[in-house]
Amino acid sequence: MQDYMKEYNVLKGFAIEGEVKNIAPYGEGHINSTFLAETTAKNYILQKINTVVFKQPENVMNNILLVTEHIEKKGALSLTVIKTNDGQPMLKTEDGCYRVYDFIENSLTLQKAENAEDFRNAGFSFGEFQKALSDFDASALSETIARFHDTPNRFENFKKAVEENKSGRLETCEKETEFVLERKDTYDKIIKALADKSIPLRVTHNDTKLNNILMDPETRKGKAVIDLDTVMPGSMLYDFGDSIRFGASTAAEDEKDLDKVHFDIELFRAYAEGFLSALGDSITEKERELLPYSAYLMTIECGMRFLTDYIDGDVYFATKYPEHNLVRCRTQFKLAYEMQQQEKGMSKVIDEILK
Ligand code: ADP
Ligand code: GN1
Ligand code: MG
Repeated sequence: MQDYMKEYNVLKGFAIEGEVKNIAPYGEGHINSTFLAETTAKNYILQKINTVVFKQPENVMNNILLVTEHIEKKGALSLTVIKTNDGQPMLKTEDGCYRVYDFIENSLTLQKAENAEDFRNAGFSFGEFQKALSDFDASALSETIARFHDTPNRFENFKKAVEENKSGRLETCEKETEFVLERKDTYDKIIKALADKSIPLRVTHNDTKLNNILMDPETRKGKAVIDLDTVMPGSMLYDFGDSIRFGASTAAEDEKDLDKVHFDIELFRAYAEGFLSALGDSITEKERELLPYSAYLMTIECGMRFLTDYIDGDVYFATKYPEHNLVRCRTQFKLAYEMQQQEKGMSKVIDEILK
């Protein structure tokens, strides 16, 4: 505990039950600093919000209060925000901005689906989450990160990073840089479709990694969708594509041996079955047509973001060693390449599911 005196003192500012017994870092998120805090009464999650990423954390917390209330009204389990002693959803200290959630007990966070059924269940939960938000008033939400999945804008930021080469690392990632530049004409289909209204703007999660869902260890079904920091107006294709990016890979996001990294179309099928069955007939024809492309786009976008951060000197994503972002971008590019090759195969799978 002596190691976490700062966090211990922060917890005193929140209306928690019991005496704090233990605090330890928790989970595999890349953005916030997450701790499990055990008290004599129960467990909590304490998070220091990353304010480099979320420049207006008050807006993030306001969105989360609105979204969790909406989800709970629909009868689903959601995050419970524990207020500070003076009733605020967040505590600002000299050191940063903190929040506390009830720890959702008896749940698993998977870094990888053990089998197709797990991934089908994850698809179902993210689909249900999306459906639960279909009647949510989008105008009540703040945009917590501007242009989050605006891939052409991500590409512009990438080119700027290349030009500036702040870290001096450019010569160590020429092949990867080339991979992004070569595909420059493939980045605008979703943003254009939203702009010309050929696909609807919905309220979406925008960060649908498998580890942003808590699963029931017995039934293996999704118990709660978490990490609600990026719930904003967007396209359902972002949520579908981002899940496929992370979960339909045969290896971890930071696997160094690229021979182990492949896009698994049977995992794609399983996720699509779960996701689409939860959504029912609310998906439009054009969205359906773009599902395979969305997997490719979210994957190359994420790779581009890892590479941008590597070139910028690791200022955005948490990293465990100096080449971590480079290693991550390589897995994403390998997957994006294979997804491009298999776009027709993915369309066939979608047709089979929705026939
Ligand atoms: P990040 O934005 O950094 O990804 P998350 O909010 O996703 O942070 O939290 C990181 C991890 O902490 C999650 O993947 C999950 O394992 C765990 N976690 C977060 N909130 C809870 C909660 N309320 N109950 C149980 N586990 C949680
Ligand atoms: C981050 O917060 P976390 O670890 O669930 C990132 C996502 C990326 C993902 C890559 C707010 O997700 O956009 O796809 O890492 N979140 C933010 O693993 O940037
Ligand atoms: Mg997360």
